Amino acid sequence: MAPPSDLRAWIALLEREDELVRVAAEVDSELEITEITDRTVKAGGPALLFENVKGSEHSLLINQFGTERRMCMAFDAPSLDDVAMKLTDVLEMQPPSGLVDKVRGLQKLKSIADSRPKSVRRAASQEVVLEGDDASLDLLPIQKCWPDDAAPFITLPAVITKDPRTGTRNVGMYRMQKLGPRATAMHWQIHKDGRADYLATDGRIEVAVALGLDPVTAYSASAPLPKHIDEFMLAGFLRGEPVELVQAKTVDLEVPANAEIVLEGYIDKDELTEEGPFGDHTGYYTPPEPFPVFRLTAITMRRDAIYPSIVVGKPPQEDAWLGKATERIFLPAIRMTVPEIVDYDLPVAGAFHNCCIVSIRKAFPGHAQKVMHAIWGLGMLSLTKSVVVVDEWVDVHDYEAVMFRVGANVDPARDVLLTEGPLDHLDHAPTRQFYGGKMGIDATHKGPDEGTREWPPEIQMTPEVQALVDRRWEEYGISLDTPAGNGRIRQSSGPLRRLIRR
Ligand SMILES: Cc1cc2nc3c(=O)[nH]c(=O)nc-3n(C[C@H](O)[C@H](O)[C@H](O)COP(=O)(O)O)c2cc1C
Ligand SMILES: [Mn+2]
Repeated sequence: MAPPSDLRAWIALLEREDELVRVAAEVDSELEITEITDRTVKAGGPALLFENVKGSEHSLLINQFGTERRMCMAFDAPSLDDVAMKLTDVLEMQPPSGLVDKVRGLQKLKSIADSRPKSVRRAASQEVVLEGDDASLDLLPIQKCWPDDAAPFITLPAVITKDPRTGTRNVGMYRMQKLGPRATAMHWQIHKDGRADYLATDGRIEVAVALGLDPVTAYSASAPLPKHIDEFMLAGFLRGEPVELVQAKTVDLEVPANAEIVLEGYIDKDELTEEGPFGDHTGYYTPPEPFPVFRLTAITMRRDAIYPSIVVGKPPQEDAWLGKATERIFLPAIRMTVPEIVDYDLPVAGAFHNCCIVSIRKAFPGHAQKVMHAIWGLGMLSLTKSVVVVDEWVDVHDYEAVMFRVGANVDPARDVLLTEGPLDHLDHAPTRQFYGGKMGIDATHKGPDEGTREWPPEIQMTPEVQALVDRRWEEYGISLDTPAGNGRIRQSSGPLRRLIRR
């Protein structure tokens, strides 16, 4: 087994695994699909293939990434941590010490070499070539997602550019607001690589947009790699199979051969438009702002091409699992630079950049503060607004456990670090856009070497008594099959839960 080779293999797999529903009823790409998808995503429901979208010949696929199970199926891995392990293996390569080690090392090197994209001459993504007036975005079932959105938006694109100075490719997922049949806005935010390529160009930059990829390559477009690394390399590595690329028809770029649809075109440096409003993954509308205009020169596609889409909005949405994949896959790389990090968690409700919970092997006074600063200095994690640091034995994914440490171990006057720095483009809370306050909360144990009193020992039962009670449990005749443990409110929507939510 390997990850699906293209979108159709992926749809077939989802169908075999009972993870996809085909919707034959006619639906509207304006708002209706959003409401159906929102309910389905929040219920942990299946991927949806809308086969009859009003006004379009093309089917629309959505919620392909909406659950942990499907995300793991996409990578053909038992868990996202297993996907991360593949990278750990390569990143932590040591000089080989014996023959077996050497052979293993060579295999790993081969897996890196094999991840380079491969050029091909013929491609399914170019079965149909539309140029001039035939190339029209009106053909596609582009969604208007939320009531106050300015227009329909292409929401799941892989946007391909080249750095004009180095020729290095970049692939990023940047939404595109439809402006007409042959124009869109290009929403690459200020911290993003596609935008840097555009800024480095004199006059005009060629752009290709791949829609409907195999799930690993689609994911890779959203991965925050350093600028000089081609996201198609990461896709090839994670697939165990190079991404096949074909020369585009009207621009000097290579595009995925397996895509359902490719948009080719260019962006002129001085042509800007008002982009937005758009109901964003912050859960709020982002206000209109100037962004560059993408001009379409060609659409190439498969026959009966399937259009992929995603809805973002108040979390949790489908993108939660794309974010969780990044959280897991990038842990080994983060530990290369900050090895004292044991684990981290970016809560979905925090839209990923609002909060980072990190556990560390604390070794010296001020260690928690060192890690906060490391996070604020690390790639896209630098945009993190608040960092919570706990000790290595705390499970960062257990928010109650984290809350317990924050409550029990923090003296707010001493352990809260307030500073300033760059913030996410879309964050509406800071007074100024792009820049504002950051908070670090040190919830680790401290001690006299950090100027506090002696830290009290944590309560722990002895292993002997635990084993004894394990052994004798039946004898006591106590049933613990209760719906909620002591002090815990069930995650489901009981009356108390509803009251608290209000
Ligand atoms: C569904 C989805 C939509 C996204 N939309 C945008 C967007 O409109 N603009 C943007 O700059 N980043 C957006 N992102 C985040 C980028 O894809 C992500 O930061 C990626 O790393 C960008 O690639 P780059 O690092 O090569 O710039 C989106 C991510 C997802 C999962
Ligand atoms: Mn990039």
